[in-house]
Amino acid sequence: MKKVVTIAGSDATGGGGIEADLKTFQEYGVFGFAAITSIVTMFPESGKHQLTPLDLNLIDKQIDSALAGPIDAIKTGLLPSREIIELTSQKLFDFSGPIVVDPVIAGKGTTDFLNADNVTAMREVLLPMAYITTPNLREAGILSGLGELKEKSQIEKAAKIIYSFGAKNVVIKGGGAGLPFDLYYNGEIFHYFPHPIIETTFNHGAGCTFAASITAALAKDYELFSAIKTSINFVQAAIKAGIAINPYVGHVWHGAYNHAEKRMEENHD
Ligand code: PXL
Repeated sequence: MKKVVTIAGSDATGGGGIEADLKTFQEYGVFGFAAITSIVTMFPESGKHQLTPLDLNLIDKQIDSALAGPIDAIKTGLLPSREIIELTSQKLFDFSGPIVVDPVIAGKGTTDFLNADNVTAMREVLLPMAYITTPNLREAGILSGLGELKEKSQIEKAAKIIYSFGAKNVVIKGGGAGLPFDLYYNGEIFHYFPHPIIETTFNHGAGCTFAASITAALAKDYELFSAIKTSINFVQAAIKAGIAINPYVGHVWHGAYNHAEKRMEENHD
């Protein structure tokens, strides 16, 4: 069985973060491990989110626990301080398998998770280790320093800049910003992966799910383009099956691609 680690935040409402990652890993039939960097909670009275980083020493011990045996692929998500980004980078230094960096800077319904100093650390110490990185449009604008990205030419320029930080493959996700494509770049070619835009607000967790899906697919030795295409379809299915969770947010359903909600009905005693 393939083994996959996520180093990310916990989203207590269950849509994004390690919750999304582990649910997605399960759908691929890979064994999921998690090192939690921080916890994102939501005030039920207002829907506002709050981010609480965990103690660096505790994160260190979790990563050591997760990496105690052989691992096939690693995903990073919310790493909310320079110290946490640097620790993660040090811990992954000797890992030779694929590292998927979801550069979580901007979350839906939250203020930005990362300040400028953290963005610099992301560029300097984590992106150089990334086999693939998956910023959304806003994150690509922040990481590249180009700001708001509107035209395709600007998005391509951002991909080139992010590639120049050392990520071997870059996918800029357009969907969250209403663009019907994801742009791929590997230093040589641009490739546009088209996808429909689904009109819904129940899409919290889509970004984490996309990167987790790529991580699991790479662990299972899918070709990179197959991993990306499958992950686009995995997330499209998850968004189509999105559900209202509370008065403020609706989440993607991570089990939609495989109809996981029906799985036990066919098999239980
Ligand atoms: O979607 C970005 C994200 C990543 N990680 C955690 C989150 C969120 C958004 O809320 O809570 C833990």
